[in-house]
Amino acid sequence: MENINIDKQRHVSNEIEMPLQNGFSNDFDESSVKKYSFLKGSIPRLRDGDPDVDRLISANKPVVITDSKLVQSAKDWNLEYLEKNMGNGKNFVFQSDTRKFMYHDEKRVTQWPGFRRPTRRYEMKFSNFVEMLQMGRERLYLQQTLNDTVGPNMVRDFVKFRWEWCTRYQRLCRWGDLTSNLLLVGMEGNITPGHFDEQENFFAQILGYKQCILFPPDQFECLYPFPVSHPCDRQSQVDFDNPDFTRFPKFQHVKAIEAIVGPGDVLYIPMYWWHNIESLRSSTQSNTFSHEVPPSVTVSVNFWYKAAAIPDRIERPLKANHKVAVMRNIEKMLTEVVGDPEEIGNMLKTITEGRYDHQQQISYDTYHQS
Ligand code: QVW
Ligand code: ZN
Repeated sequence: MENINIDKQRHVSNEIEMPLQNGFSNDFDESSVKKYSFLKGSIPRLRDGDPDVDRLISANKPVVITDSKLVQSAKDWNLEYLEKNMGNGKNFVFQSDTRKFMYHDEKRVTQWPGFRRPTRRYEMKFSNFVEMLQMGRERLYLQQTLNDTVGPNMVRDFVKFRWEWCTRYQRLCRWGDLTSNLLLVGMEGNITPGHFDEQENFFAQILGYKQCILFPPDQFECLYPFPVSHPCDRQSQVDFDNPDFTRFPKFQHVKAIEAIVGPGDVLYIPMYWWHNIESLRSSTQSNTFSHEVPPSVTVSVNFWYKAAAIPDRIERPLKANHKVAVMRNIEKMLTEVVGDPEEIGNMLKTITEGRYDHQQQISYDTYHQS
């Protein structure tokens, strides 16, 4: 198991606290921010009300919105407050032996012999989660849908979310229903590895900082998702920290953009956009840990919306997000009929090899000219 005891000697950067390029005073340890060679730029950071916010969201482009006050009423949601006010309901808590928390569909585990679960899922009261955090022996990540088991103070805070703000975008972009608000309470260093979701997402940061790395849907071929029937469907097979270029050669060309989100920020993660999200170390956060140097905690709440209805007419050439949808449907159909993933791979190769290749097409046309 990975040693997660935080280095007691760790020194917080001596640099003078300076507002970042984006204007928010950062409270995170700069040295905990990963520098990947595939990072090519920043996600725009705009104040709520800037007309470009509407333009970007309508165009399914990521943006960090500051000052939206979407979850201002949750500004006090630290560990102590959550422990007092989450109620006695059970929460889903994941435990990982590494820093990575890769999602997997429990229902599909038995269909893939030899599959080893990347994390273990527990159900526990919030107070037990805090106890386990304070023990400091395990890497944990609480991921719990907000529901009616939360205490009255949190119900009040939840009701006071600025619902009209997100509902306006839901209408503007013709998204479907809000499906859930997931509460995420993580430890510094926790990583949700690269994946995409089939929902629109307003990702609201409440406490601590997260490094959010996003890849556009057209990077699909560089990111090598698991087969659709695999427990890790929608997740990249590539280990970003140690990529296997022999198996995944196109990962060498992958391009991403990033943002660091902090309290009050809302990141729009468009459907089909890949994201890798890492909790950073806060340099000043104090909490209730008994350690000499307390590990910091991050708190976020996401807003997942069903996708907009598919337009009657899809313009050609297809956009990358439409292509992904079409490819997934073909893969799902084959899975239903054929089953065996290896056989699916062979059939897909048979369909394309030597047939849809431009060069082949030219030589065929030349041959048939006379
Ligand atoms: C994170 C995410 C979250 C990323 C995890 C959801 C289980 C999303 O909101 O903050 O770790 O991927 O879409
Ligand atoms: Zn996600």
